[in-house]
Amino acid sequence: MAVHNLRSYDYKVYVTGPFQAGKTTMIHTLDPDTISVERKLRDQYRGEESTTTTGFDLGRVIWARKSAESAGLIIPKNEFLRERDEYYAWLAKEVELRGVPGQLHFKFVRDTMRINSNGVLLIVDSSDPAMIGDASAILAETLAAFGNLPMVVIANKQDLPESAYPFQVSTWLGVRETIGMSAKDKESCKDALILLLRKIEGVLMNRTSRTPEESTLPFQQI
Ligand SMILES: Nc1nc2c(ncn2[C@@H]2O[C@H](COP(=O)(O)OP(=O)(O)O)[C@@H](O)[C@H]2O)c(=O)[nH]1
Ligand SMILES: [Mg+2]
Repeated sequence: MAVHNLRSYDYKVYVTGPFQAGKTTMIHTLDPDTISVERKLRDQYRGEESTTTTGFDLGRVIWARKSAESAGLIIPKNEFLRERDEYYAWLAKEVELRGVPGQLHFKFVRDTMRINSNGVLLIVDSSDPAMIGDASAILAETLAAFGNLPMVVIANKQDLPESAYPFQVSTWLGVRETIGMSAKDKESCKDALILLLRKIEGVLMNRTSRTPEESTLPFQQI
């Protein structure tokens, strides 16, 4: 039986965006065994004292590809470990998904979870134009903190009839490209994550000038 020693977290993906944008939903859709820490807090939200839920999510998935050129699959880590013989000789990268709390005043939590991240998913609720202010603030904070780290902006909740098109969300935020997603739909979550992972890998390969096979070599250790 092949034993695949995966290096811990080949890629760390920082998942940010405003409160209620769909961060927790996306990470749970990709990894049903996601660890979520949720706390009820007394909170000041838009001037009113209330309780709110804050928290973070840690998901673990494997990006498995038959070759470095193929888009590949995103498989929950535990499922991959159960069925790993099926993926013998595939290229596999372990990806940690770190969902951070979206309320603007939890910046200190986001700062802590930013360490060593390789890329960013910024999730916006495209059915709620009122959230664009918060989304712009988080985008500005993310750009300032991460510099030119690979980032994918996601227009979430595309399944809702009132949602704006991804290109409209791009215009609102002043970004070049936005990809549509429904966090409840596995395929669209996978597409958004793979788009980011390919960007991350492109940056890493430019930096090290390694071939795709070499850059995914650690998975082949037995
Ligand atoms: N219709 C729809 N609802 C969504 C989608 N993503 C998240 N939601 C809902 O939006 C709410 C907030 O989602 P959550 O993942 O907790 O947001 P977070 O604060 O960013 O972690 C929940 O009620 C979700 O069920 C989506 O793509 N479509
Ligand atoms: Mg959440």
